[in-house]
Amino acid sequence: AKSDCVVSNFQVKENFNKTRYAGKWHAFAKKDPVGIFLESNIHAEFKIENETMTAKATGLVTLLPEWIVCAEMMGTFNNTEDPAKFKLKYWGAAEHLQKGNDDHWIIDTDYDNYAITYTCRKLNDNGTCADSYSFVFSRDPKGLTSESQRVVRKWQDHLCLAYRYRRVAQTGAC
Ligand code: ODT
Repeated sequence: AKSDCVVSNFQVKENFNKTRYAGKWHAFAKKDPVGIFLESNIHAEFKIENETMTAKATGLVTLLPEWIVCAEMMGTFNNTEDPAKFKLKYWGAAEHLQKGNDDHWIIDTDYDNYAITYTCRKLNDNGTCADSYSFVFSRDPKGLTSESQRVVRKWQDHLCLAYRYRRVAQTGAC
């Protein structure tokens, strides 16, 4: 489905069910924003606490060239009128980590194998995105089946981010 790269035309998961989305996800691939934060070994555990989705994410972060840590991040996914579109408020377990408030859209998921998320932090005047990030998540830490990868590739294209993703290393470091 063509979107003309206008963010407001991007499709998101219909009737997104956050209860089925809960549990653990491993980052398989990522399109980085300006000023990358989470680098590798990224995984997140989602919970539902009275109708609100929360998550704890871990990932390797370089704070200084000689200061690399496994960052523990907390997030609250505030609901909006679209069940697949959230306002993610996030902060670090430690003081020196990033904090912020990003849009967080679930573009597609089958709940059991793959998910693809999208965030645009800065819009251009024509409605396309100037600074985005996107995660491809897998339930299986070993990765995605070629069938799931095929579905995900279609959505990467829809988001105008084809070939902009890198594989996220999962070495067990975090
Ligand atoms: O890595 C980057 O450069 C962009 C991501 C920065 C925001 C990280 C916020 C993690 C908040 C904790 C919540 C967990 C949710 C995980 C879902 C996707 C990661 C945003």
